Parts: sequence; structure tokens; C-alpha cells
Amino acid sequence: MARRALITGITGQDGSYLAEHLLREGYEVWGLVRGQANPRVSRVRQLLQDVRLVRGDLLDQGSLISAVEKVQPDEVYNLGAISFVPMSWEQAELTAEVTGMGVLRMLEAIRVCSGITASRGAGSGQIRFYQASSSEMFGQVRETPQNERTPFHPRSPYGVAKTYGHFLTQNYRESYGMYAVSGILFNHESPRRGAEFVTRKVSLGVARIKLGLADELRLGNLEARRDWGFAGDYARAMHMMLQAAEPEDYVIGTGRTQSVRELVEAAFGAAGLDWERYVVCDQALHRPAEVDLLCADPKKARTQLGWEPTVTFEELVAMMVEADLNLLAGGGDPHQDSSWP
Ligand code: NAP
Ligand code: G4F
Repeated sequence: MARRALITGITGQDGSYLAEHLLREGYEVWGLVRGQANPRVSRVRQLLQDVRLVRGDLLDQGSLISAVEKVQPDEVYNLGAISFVPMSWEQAELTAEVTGMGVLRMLEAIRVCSGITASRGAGSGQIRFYQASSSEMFGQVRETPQNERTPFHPRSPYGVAKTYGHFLTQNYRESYGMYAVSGILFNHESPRRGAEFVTRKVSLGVARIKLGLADELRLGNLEARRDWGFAGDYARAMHMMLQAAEPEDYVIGTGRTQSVRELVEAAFGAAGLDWERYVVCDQALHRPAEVDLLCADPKKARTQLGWEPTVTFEELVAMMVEADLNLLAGGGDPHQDSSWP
């Protein structure tokens, strides 16, 4: 019988790549979707026709219990979150509820449905749980590069909520013997990335300027550095983590770091444009507290899981610029578009 996976955040970037990967691996894939008329669900229905959908919300404990009871998954991937860092200052409480408390509700749903208590721990054949932890937990970094033992110093309500979810996942593993792991993933991007994140904002900006649809691109802090990889590679890592004999946490990243300025240079360069003619620095886009430098040490994932990234930073930027040139030249709308590449 096919193994069954339940994914929260199926309408997001990572949910789509993970669902594709698991379908290729022969899984029966279920996606949790929220709302009574969520417009992003049509995107999932078009791209991922073999994915089954179940209604539920990370804010609603009962709905998660019902979803786990209905799907009877072998693996649960908790990707659902308020994931845009600036929004976490504007809606800090909602971020804590979805991105932080949502992890507790999902773990509780698994625990209750599996009949696990402190005295009767999880046995073999239990549901395996993956939590989408983030390099934002490192925040004001204590060392570079960052590995699984680097202390956390989150710099946003989002980072704090992720840190709660991370420690809670570890705690359920230790308290109940559950197979619960966190992937500490560094920034990963693709042509399916939300338009609010800097890589996609830049690739869309470049495409608009190249096609004569805009004449400037307003950005915030150009000096921040990130370790950017391709989302498809990172979805593969999530699955690999849940196949390991022992439940452990892993850092996933490329080990290279680039500044936003270097990203901009590469993206405009890919379209044959000089960025300095178009980019406007806007103080209003700076954050109350910035994460200045992220750079992964993914050695553990490489040696224990055999995971390697396959797409370089330069290839990723070129892929995103090309995809957005094609999208906009074809009259597509990145905010409405229901056909993902
Ligand atoms: P994304 O594109 O922003 O997707 C977020 C998903 O969360 C969407 O499917 C959204 O569904 C869902 N969601 C929001 N509120 C929810 C709720 N109340 N109940 C259930 N689902 C809800 O994010 P992503 O880039 O794919 O990232 C996936 C996960 O990895 C997130 O947890 C993110 O924080 C984490 N992460 C991402 C990165 C990265 O670089 N991409 C790095 C580290 C960690 P709707 O369509 O219903 O809004
Ligand atoms: O693309 P970003 O918004 O991503 P950020 O804040 O690093 O968070 C992403 O990666 C995390 C993993 O480390 C995830 F956990 C999280 O869910 C999300 O996927 O911003 C990247 C950098 C920041 O330093 C920001 O200040 O780009 C800088 N930046 C400069 N101008 C900008 C802009 N960011 C955005 N979004 N928009 C700008 O105009």
C-alpha cells in the first residue's frame, strides 16, 4: 500500500515542490487547505491534480485532529505558517498563533490520534513529523557558518515563533518518544516564490523594467546577506530527513552567502540591464531589527543524509528572471496567476 503524507502549507512554494516530490516517490499525498473559498487552492488543483485535499486550519485544534483521523498519514510535514518576516511585526499575535502555536496543535493532533501519553510513548509504526524550522532563528548570529549547535537569537516575532515551534518539536521527541524532527532551512527560492520576498520582487522588477512596464525598483537594505538555494532541492531534504533511522534535526543550505546587492547585480545582469540605473533605496523598507548575515554549514545533512544542493545561486537567479520574463510577456499576473511553472 502507498505511504500517506499530509502536508500543511500545500498552497505555498515549498508545499508544491514537496507534493511533486512525494508523488514521484509513490506517496498518496494529502494537502491541508484552509478557508471556505481560498483562491490559492485552484493553483494546487491545476498543478497537483493527484493531491487530495482536506480542510483544516493551524488555528483550529479540532480541525487538525479531524484531518489526521481522516487521512491516517504515515508522515506529516508542517509547512503552514505566516512566513513573511515584515508581516510578523504588523501581526505579531497572529504570527505567534499560526507559526508558533500551530506547531503545538499539529503535534497534539498526532499525539491524541496515536494514543500517545507520557507513560505510553510512541512505538514503531508511528506517524513521523517534520517541522519547517528556519535560519531566522539564528538571527543575530553567534558564529558563521551556522550549524545545528549554533545558539539562537531571533530578531523578529516570526523568528521567535519559529524558535518556539523548534523547541516544542524537540520536546515532543524527548517527552513522548515521537519521531519528530526539524529542518533548519536557509532561504530557498524559485519561480513559485511569493512576490513579497526579495528574490522574487527583484526577478519580477527586472522583468517589468525589461518589458517597459516599470522604470524603477524600490528596495530596502542592500547589505543584508543570505544563503540562497533552490526550493526543489530543499523539499527533497525534508523527505530525506523523515527517512533517517533516528529522528534528528538538520541544517539545510548551500554554504555560500550573497548580499541583496549581489542578488540585484546578478538579476539585472541576467537581463542585460545595469541595476544602478533602476534601483531606488527606500528607508521605509528597512526592518525594525535586521538579520545581517546568514550562511549555512550543511555538513551534517551531507554526511548523514547524502543531501546536496543541485542549483547554484547564479543558476537560480537566471531561472527566476527567465520565468518572470516569460510570465509577464505572456500577460500573466504573478499575484493572480493560477499556472505555476
Ligand atoms: P509560503 O509560500 O508563504 O506558504 C505558507 C503556507 O502556509 C501557505 O500554504 C498558507 O496557506 C499556509 N498557511 C498560512 N496560514 C495558515 C493557517 N492558519 N493554517 C494552515 N495553513 C496556513 O511559505 P514557503 O516559502 O512555502 O515556506 C514553507 C514553510 O517553511 C513555512 O513554514 C516557512 O516559514 C518555512 N521556511 C521557509 C523558508 C524559505 O526560504 N522559503 C526558509 C525556512 C523556513 P494559504 O494559502 O491558506 O495562505
Ligand atoms: O526575502 P526576504 O523577505 O526573506 P527573509 O526575511 O530572509 O525570510 C525568508 O527566509 C527565512 C529563512 O531565513 C524564512 F524563514 C522566511 O519564512 C522567509 O522565507 O528578505 C531577505 C533580505 C532581508 O534582509 C531584507 O531586509 O532582503 C532584504 N530586503 C531588502 N529589500 C528586502 C527588500 N526584503 C524584502 N522582502 N523586500 C525588499 O524590498
